[in-house]
Amino acid sequence: MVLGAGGHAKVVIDILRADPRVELVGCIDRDTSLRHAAGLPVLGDDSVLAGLYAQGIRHAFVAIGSNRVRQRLGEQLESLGFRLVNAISPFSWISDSAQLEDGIAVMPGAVVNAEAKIGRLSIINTGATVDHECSIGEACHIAPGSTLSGNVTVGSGTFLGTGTRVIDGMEIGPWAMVGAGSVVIRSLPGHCTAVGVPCRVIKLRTDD
Ligand code: JB2
Repeated sequence: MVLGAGGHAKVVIDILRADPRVELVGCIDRDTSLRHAAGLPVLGDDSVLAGLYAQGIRHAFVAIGSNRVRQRLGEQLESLGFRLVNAISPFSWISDSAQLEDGIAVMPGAVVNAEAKIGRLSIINTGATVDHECSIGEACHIAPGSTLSGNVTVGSGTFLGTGTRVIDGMEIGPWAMVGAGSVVIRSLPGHCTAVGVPCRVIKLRTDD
């Protein structure tokens, strides 16, 4: 079962279909006017989750791009007893020594190199590279084409926009938002919005 029936869900469904261990039953979406996503039926909104568990569905994947929503739904699913599975593209590269938690998407062309750690519910999107000994927290989104050199630490909930580049050893705090194309050559605090080449903090958010 896949939570979400939007664009991200379509990519995730393609990946899960390539996994012979997975039998997809349908999507769950807040928007009940949606009927299908990538050929899978939309079974209802979050109110049907407990009933699906009672019917014997045990595994779920949260395929929603918002880091906050994905984290909240992941917690909700686990409290109902569901196990969060991973959606790992067969066209990604993941080192045997990398550590992946649950509920993670690794999209085609992505690379996770030696001893990197990826926290639960995070997205390593299309063509993004996470180099040796990086540590990515929970519910992060490393957007397409981003490049993280070795030993980068990214706190939970952080979003690195498309094509972000980060030099080795940088620390980026939790719930940071880094604009597309930024080049991070200095560490960034949590809850900041930062953009540019070189990347600079333009806002420290107090609302999250
Ligand atoms: O609480 C919820 C909820 N909130 C939003 N529960 C459930 N079950 N579904 C929820 N949704 C649904 O997530 C929305 O009704 C919507 O159908 C879906 C989000 O779809 P959307 O196409 O708006 O975005 P996305 O999350 O699939 O994709 C975003 O993130 C991706 C990583 C976009 O920014 C993409 O461009 C990006 N590639």
